[in-house]
Amino acid sequence: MSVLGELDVPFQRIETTAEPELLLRMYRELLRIRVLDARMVVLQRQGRVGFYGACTGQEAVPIACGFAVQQQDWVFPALREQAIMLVRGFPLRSYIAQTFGNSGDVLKGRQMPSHGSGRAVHQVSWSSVIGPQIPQAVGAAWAAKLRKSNEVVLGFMGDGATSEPDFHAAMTFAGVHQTPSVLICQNNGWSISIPTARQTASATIAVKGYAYGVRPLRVDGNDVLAVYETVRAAVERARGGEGPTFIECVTYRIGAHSTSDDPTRYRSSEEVERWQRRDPIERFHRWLVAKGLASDALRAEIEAEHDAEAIAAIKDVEPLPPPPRESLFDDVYAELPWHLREQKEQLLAIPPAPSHDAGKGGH
Ligand SMILES: Cc1ncc(C[n+]2csc(CCOP(=O)(O)OP(=O)(O)O)c2C)c(N)n1
Repeated sequence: MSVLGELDVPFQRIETTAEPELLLRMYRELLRIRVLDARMVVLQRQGRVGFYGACTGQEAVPIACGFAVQQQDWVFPALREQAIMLVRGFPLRSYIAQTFGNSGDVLKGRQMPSHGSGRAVHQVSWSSVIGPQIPQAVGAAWAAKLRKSNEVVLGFMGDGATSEPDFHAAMTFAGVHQTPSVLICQNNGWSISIPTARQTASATIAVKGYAYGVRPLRVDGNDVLAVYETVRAAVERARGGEGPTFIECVTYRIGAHSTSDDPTRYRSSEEVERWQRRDPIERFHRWLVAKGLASDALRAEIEAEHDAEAIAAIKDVEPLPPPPRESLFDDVYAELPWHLREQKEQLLAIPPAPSHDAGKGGH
């Protein structure tokens, strides 16, 4: 048998133990993020927000993960995990305000649009740079271990990020220190225009875990229940002191990389259609219908509810003014140094620019 044959990581075969109530909560959240992403992309196309990154086609991973963690656990996201915040109770209005970057934004408009985070839901800020969150997640997990806390840290990445030095550093560290980490790769087939086959010569992404002594698992990332059960078990294993897990979720990005991307330039519509037939929401919907837990009518009702909520939230949030200018000086120093105190006074002596009175977050 070849080395790869011995080390291959087959898909997890999972039976779920989730109760109907939880299944329906997952279903609602899946439908919510799809409806919301579609609305937010429209806002960007209309020039009302600067940028948005949807997770269309990949919803099963963030939604399952949101349900697989406990309140004390931390999430270090990559590009497509903002929906976890909503599952963990982050208010929809704050989520939308982050994309406008206005005064409704808990981040005070300082992050790129669609780069949300929230202390209340234990989701840290993410960087557009690919990879740094992976060692940060492992470092946070190591800190939790040293403090003997019962927190587990989830660290996310795309397939492209596994070609970054930060991935190597993080996996080495997780393996050596047996950190309470669950590292999750959303292998969606593409890193913008670079297909996974040109990203790595490894037969799978998961198999890389063996080299670092991090238990590898591979799961159908378009099966919300498989992801939920796999991640939940890995989280509880990490919490029990049994070490880190590296999970490859095989999925596909149905939409564009972001609103700055045109995927028709580099991939075929046949490929997209092939994956549309494996759409995670359609699959879960059919499964729930077969179990008698959902119907087309219920789905339409939930979608309409979510859409109405999204429209109402956008209507409330869009007119909010920008964050106050002086907030620029907040949150960095416990006590403002003299030179920043001077700068703040100088800034406040200047009348606000007209756009500050316009009552609109500008991008
Ligand atoms: C270090 C670095 N290199 C390149 C980029 C440009 N870039 C932004 S997203 C991206 C692709 C990331 O692909 P992947 O990690 O697979 O995540 P996905 O977008 O597919 O979810 C690239 C190359 C960047 N932001 N940072």
